[in-house]
Amino acid sequence: MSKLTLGAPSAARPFPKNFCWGAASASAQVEGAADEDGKGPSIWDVFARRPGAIKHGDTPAIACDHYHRFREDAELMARLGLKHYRLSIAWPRLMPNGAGTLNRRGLDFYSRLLDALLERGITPWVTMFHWDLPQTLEDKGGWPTRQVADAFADYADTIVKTYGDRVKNWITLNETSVFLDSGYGLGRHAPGRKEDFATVHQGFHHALLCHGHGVRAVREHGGAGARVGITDNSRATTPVRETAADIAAAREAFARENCRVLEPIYTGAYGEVYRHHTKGWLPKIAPGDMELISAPTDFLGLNIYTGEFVRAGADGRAASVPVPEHYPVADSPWLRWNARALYWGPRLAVEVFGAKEIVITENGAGYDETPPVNGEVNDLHRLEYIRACLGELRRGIGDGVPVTGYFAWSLMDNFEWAEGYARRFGLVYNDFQTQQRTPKASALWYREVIKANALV
Ligand code: IFM
Repeated sequence: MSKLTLGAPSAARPFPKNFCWGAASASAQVEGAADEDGKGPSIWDVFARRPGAIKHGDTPAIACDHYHRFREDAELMARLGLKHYRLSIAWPRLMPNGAGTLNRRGLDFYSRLLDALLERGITPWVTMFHWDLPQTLEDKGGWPTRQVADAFADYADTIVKTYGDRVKNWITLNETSVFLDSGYGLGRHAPGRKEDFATVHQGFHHALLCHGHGVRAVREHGGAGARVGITDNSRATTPVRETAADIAAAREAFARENCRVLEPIYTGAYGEVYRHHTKGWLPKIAPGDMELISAPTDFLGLNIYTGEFVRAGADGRAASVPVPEHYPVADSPWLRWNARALYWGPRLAVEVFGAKEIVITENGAGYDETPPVNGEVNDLHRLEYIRACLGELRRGIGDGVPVTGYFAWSLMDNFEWAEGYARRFGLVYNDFQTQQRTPKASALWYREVIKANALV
């Protein structure tokens, strides 16, 4: 019988040199200070006042109080060994009315935050829009109206001109389909509207125009070395058996499931797959729109937490595979464990849409964790899931998938939108009464991964 050496570490799997390791957050989820220093209301500030809109009546008013504690938080990031931090700018903090007058105190806040990061050797990645639309723009009709894109063009120019000396990595929008489907179709997210298909999808077109303006702004004002991409929550269709037939089915399903955002961006048209999805319906398109939307980007940001399993059906076409009852799921019911999504999502984005470089801009798991015991939060559930995801990401890189970075969602527990504060995604536990931050086991483990640049 061969002798086992218990406790011996398995061989470390190194990541490429200069791989970007980071954590992510978003303005409305961490900043708080919702009506301080001249900030205007966002649709989430207003939606949170609606009875029953958010679990336990939570609101983003204070969140992690990051607005006042950003220096300590930057210090915490440095202690955790983070090299990159993805944050977003709150549009209504800079432009309380969505357009026009600039709020100097809002501008100064992000300036101080960026400096605090750079002083600690942390590279900022800035998302221009992560769901906190100025309420004034919603009052004029919101995403279904084209004025949002006009206002965004000015906003994007302003932030790139202001921060372009310190920010070289820009992300235009976060998860277009979530803020439109959930906010304007299902009514579960701000602003809580339940519109018809055409209204929601006209909103998609305007969001894609914003993406185009974001790219244009970075090209015009970003300066040397500036890079830009969009972050998409692409559905990572995963072939159950990884046979040629199942892989072909996953490819077909990937094209279909992600046609609303990736097809127009990568092909410059609402093509065959899109029109099949919309049964021939097309948004109102003005001359020049498609050129703006499809201007080349530098990377594609993917937020991948899970993915749907597919296989080739009897006719060879993609068939979705229902997940059995006993399959592991996080406390967020949509988050079924599927680490292989981190292999297939990036690979199919390259194969189907021709993405040249992929950055995982979010990955993690949400649980309703209880407070630290003796100063520790033993979140092995999250640690093991992230470890499995990184293993699959590493497999893809080994197979030639051009993934250059990974951001854990999230730096710390925060305002999880309609789920409020109970649902925790952080590497760091946050006590929302005292604002005390406690790194969880996953954060301490992640620090070792970053240090070794390898799955240790
Ligand atoms: O918290 C969100 C984030 O804002 C967008 N992506 C998914 C996360 C977890 O639900």
